[in-house]
Amino acid sequence: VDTLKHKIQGLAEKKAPQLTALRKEHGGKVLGETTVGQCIGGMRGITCMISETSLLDPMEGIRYRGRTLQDCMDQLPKAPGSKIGLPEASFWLLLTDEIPSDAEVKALNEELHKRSALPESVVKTIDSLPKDTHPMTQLSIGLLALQPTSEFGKAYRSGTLKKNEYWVYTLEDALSLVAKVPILAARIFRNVFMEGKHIPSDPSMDWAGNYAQMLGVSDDALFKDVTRMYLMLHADHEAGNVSAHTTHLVGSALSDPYYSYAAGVCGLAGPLHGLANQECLRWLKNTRQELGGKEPTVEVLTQFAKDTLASGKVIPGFGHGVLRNTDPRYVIQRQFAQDNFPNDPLVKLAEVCFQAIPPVLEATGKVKNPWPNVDALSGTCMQYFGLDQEDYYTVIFAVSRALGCTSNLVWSRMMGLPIERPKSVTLDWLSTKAAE
Ligand code: CMX
Repeated sequence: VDTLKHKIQGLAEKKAPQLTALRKEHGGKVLGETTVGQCIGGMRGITCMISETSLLDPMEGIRYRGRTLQDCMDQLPKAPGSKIGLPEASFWLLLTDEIPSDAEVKALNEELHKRSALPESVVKTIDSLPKDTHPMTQLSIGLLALQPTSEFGKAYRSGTLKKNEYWVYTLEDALSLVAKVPILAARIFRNVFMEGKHIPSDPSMDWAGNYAQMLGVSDDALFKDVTRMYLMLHADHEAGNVSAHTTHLVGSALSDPYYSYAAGVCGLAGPLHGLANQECLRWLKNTRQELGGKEPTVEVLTQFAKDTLASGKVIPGFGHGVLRNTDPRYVIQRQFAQDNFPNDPLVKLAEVCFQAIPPVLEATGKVKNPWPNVDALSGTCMQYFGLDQEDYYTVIFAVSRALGCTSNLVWSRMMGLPIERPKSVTLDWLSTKAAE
């Protein structure tokens, strides 16, 4: 922890003059105008937040601290025998702007294991929930049940916490939350889908590999890898998406990381956000069923895609709000699937979709990005190993996004970002303004 603190502090010292200059010298500089359309339309395209951890390039996709996801796959330390950049190493990168060494990741994993035990009260709370409570509801309840353990909360209440120490306690909570979230998530999985038979945490394992073994759906070493890959690829995606923004907003009121991320998880549970991978897998499964054993061809899939559009539905797994190219998260997952299970029927179907669907979407003339997004394959990769409990998929997403959202909270407190309070107006106010 001391190394991590030291590195974060060192980076913050480098960034401090930049932040001061931006505030003092350039505070009045115009970044853009806000239109009536943006005010009604979900604030799309308004540049109005800071997130140091990642930046989205419309063509190359997300970059963690300036590194593309392929860079992260190549450069981040790996588990023995694995080719996947470890997600907990990306946590280190998001926090420090440095690729950790193998020894640093090992030490980080040891620290996470030390912090990973759930208090008995939290175990009781989770175990007492009705099994038909959605796994995302259970996760947010579990995170809130952990809130009394917040070091930030305790320090703040003590009345002696100084503003320049906020980030230290936020980091303490971020580490503990990241340490505990796979334990909590695995417990929820085993309670809901495996009759409450739990698999103990293995302190010799990496963060994501251990999560995979606690889920216990497959003994295949590749299941650990697919989990590592999923958790690395979903760790962060700027701060404007619903879960990251919610976490940031709640944190801006100095609510501690447990409160903040529990709120973010509630946003992730929405069908327009974290639930999309589930929709995509369903679409592929339905399409396969309707094919009734026929080999999928580009012609047949083109017709299926046209029919989906004609029935007024979107084709899940394609398109993006900001990206304008094939999502690199899709590219990496596709490579993994092609390398390891190219003959899986759903993988083969997804391959044909990749050829057939973009031209159909392009032909509509309105879809800004006809290319596949992250969700086009993530469910397919998970179900290959037997993780076919679709209601659980968003929980895995949440375990991963804890890395980005909590890193961002640390940096928000480090930079002393204020409470968020954008201006809202009424329709009448807008009409008057529009008529001017
Ligand atoms: N299938 C059918 N129509 C689509 C489409 C798709 N995959 N993608 C976009 N369109 C349509 C939009 O619905 C919109 O139609 P209207 O003007 O009639 O409302 C039009 O094309 C323009 O949309 P856009 O500007 O290209 O895309 P948006 O920013 O509005 O929406 C997204 C982005 C992701 C919601 C949309 O592409 C979509 O619904 N995709 C399918 C669902 C999906 O895969 N979601 C996962 C997103 C992954 C992520 O967020 O990381």
